[in-house]
Amino acid sequence: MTFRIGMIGPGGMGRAHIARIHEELGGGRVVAVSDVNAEHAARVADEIGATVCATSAELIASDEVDVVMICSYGPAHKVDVVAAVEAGKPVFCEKPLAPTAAECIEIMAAEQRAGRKLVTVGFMRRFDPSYNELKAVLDSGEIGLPLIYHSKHRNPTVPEIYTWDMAINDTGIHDIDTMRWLLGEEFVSARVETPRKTRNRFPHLQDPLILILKTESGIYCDVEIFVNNQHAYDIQGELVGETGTVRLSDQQRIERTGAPGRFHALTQDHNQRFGQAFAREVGEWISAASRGEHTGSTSWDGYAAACVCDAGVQALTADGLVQVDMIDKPAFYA
Ligand code: ISE
Repeated sequence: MTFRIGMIGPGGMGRAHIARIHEELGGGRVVAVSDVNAEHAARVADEIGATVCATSAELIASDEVDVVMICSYGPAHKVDVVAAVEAGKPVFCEKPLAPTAAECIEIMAAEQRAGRKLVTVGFMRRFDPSYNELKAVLDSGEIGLPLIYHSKHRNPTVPEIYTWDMAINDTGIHDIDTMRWLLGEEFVSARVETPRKTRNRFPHLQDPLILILKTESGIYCDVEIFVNNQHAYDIQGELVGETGTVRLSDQQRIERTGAPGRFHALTQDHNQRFGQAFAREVGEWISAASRGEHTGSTSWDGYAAACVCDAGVQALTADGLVQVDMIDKPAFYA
């Protein structure tokens, strides 16, 4: 059976998912699209032979759509996620689940009313082979208890529309989710250090910055976020345990052959670095949904990440430590 997918907001990320689904993965096909830009929606629909829906509500309600992928702008997510959940359709939502913790709570409430997990959030690093290996080492107990995690998240450039808070809630959100998933703990506090700024940035940005988070059991995590390094999409991570350390290997590099011979080139964007992770994430989502099951991160993960982002953004504007404010985890997500 080919699962019929409706996609809301087929921009850069959405189109990359369409290419993966149609060219690489089996089991699903994007049969309907909608976008705030009707001409864009018509263009994409024409390219892939899909139906255009005038609104996201129409797409979600369509009998031709079994499952929904939301790749639109974050502030538009909540209404569509809730509508898909209320229609009983599994929904894959790109991060952030919603920009505010309050909206994530509304999504969790709708999902609990529906009585089953229907929402998966696009935190693709959970499907990356290098992160999976790192987690396997930690879980084996070989390096003892985790004490510190060092993360580096570097981009070559960001566009001018990238606002000052996005360093945390658009870029750092991936590190936040990865560390929660890896360590199996929530964060309790955040602070931000602001190094000398690169001259190669838009004036409204603090770039780079260092986000320092502490977990419930006292593990410290530092994240260097540097989004204008001018040369590479460079993701690094190192976990320090009581008796050993483990770090992501050179899987962030690709091997190239050219005039200088065989060499490693650094990846340039998230689709290159995390191509395999995206494919596994979407492939597993389609196959789980077709079995009536859930995979990947939940609405709770989207909520928890939003709460840590809120604390981080606050810490970026005020000196000192900011506590992460979270509700108790509903039993539904245990
Ligand atoms: C972008 O939205 C992503 O999700 C990328 O993974 C991240 O590296 C980039 O900084 C974000 O803007």
